[in-house]
Amino acid sequence: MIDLFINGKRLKSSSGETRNIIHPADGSIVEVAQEATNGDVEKAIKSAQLAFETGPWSKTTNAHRSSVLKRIAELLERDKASFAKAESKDTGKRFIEAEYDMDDVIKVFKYFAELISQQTNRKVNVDRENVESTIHYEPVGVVGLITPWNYPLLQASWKIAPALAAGCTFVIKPSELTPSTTSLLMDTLTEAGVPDGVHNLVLGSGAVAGSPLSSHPDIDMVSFTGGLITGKKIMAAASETVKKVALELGGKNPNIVFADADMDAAIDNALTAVFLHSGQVCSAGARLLVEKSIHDKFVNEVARRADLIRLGSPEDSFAETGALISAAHRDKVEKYVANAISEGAKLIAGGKRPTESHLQNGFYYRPTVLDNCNSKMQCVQDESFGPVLTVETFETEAEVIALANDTIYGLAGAVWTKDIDKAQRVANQLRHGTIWINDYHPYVPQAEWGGFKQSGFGRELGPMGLAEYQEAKHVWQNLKPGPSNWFDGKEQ
Ligand code: TXE
Repeated sequence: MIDLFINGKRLKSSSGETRNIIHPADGSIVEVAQEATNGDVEKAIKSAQLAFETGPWSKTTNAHRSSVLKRIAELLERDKASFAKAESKDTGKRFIEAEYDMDDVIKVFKYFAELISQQTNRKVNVDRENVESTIHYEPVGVVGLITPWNYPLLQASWKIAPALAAGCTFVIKPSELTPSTTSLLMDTLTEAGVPDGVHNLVLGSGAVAGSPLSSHPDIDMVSFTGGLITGKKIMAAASETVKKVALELGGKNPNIVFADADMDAAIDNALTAVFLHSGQVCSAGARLLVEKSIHDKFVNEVARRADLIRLGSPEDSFAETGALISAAHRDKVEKYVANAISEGAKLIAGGKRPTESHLQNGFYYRPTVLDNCNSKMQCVQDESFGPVLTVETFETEAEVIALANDTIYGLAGAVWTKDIDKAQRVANQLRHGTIWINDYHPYVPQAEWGGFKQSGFGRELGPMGLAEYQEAKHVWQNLKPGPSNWFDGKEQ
């Protein structure tokens, strides 16, 4: 049973309601989680608010918070296997992938521990004698964190680590589909020395447990990773109380392949770009833009290799990727593919559920390649968030730049070519938050992550990822005060 965590204590929902957590690989129940009511969320917000106001966390030194973050990283290292197992059960991802995620989570805590230990107040040169002017970096306050189901703990860590480093207190609501590892993390934080009230966990649906985090007057900032439609609702709700908002809303990411690219590397990475974690990745390279002269050779090979991808459960050591998160999500992907075909896309791989008997109870879908697409088609513009690649062709550099920017999103993209000048020219003109040249997917905690346009705003990771959780306060101190003589005080 996964309970709520409020002010250092495990609690049941005040309604007594619970929710079954389903294993995507076979549909079995792996956990049961409490379903918070509005009143439970209110309690969690009050706990975070009181902790922020009274301290000690919000008033501790950077050095202290840095040492606690380092300890969190050590504890996660110790408990890596149990976290990875829980993540695999909730998400259906391979155990090894869940372990890679844990390595990344640990790096994120280490990075923000280091970053906050180096941060000092900034002296400002005001060109005035006897004045000291300083910028102080203070915590934003109580933050509401809402996370999705594809990388549950990793996405939580991108928010929790900088929030703690800054001295904020928080209430987190993980996806109702994947709450296990975020819940485990609450105990890790306590063990590492985070005081009661600083970290609070509510569980349940977005509408009931999530929405107060974007509307409650005692929340100072809301950070959300999820879908565009929900992101718009959160931004609208946050405007009532003028909260700070950070949004990461996915993307429809172009993977551009020029004819002079290293073919083997580009083909192999085109598969990883889109089919990693069965396409349930915000930066998935789901939109292949391939130069016309190499189209047939390139795309036939991508389709051939897509058909060879082995699906399976976290325990299946032969599997290369897993199931989709839920039956509902698979239904959505199936509709997306059917619609693409009706728009004129040519199905050249996948487009169906697997036929193997051992996969029948899971929410599996074959890696799918749709050729003959163009940027007017809905399948090119909308995120499927499944294992679906659309293919378009181009003939010139200018044309491919225009095509790659012809999207409401702007999260990530890649350029494949041996011509480094061309690669840089294209990268400079793409309106996306991350551009890989002759690579796809790597990211590091030291580098900012986030989107242009409707992929959201604000950055996670890097120095800007810490700045999201801080207010800059200017303190001006006059060391030799005297009259300003603006008003002369004389009677007329
Ligand atoms: O996301 P939601 P869903 C995209 C992807 C996917 C689509 C929908 O295209 O198909 O979004 O997925 C909480 N107030 N991404 O429905 O609803 C919800 O409980 C506050 C991209 O799963 O956005 C969960 O915790 N919170 C993405 C979180 O929002 C609310 C990752 C995300 O769920 C809420 C996932 C509300 N009114 C999906 N409604 C990425 N950027 O990586 C829901 N939630």
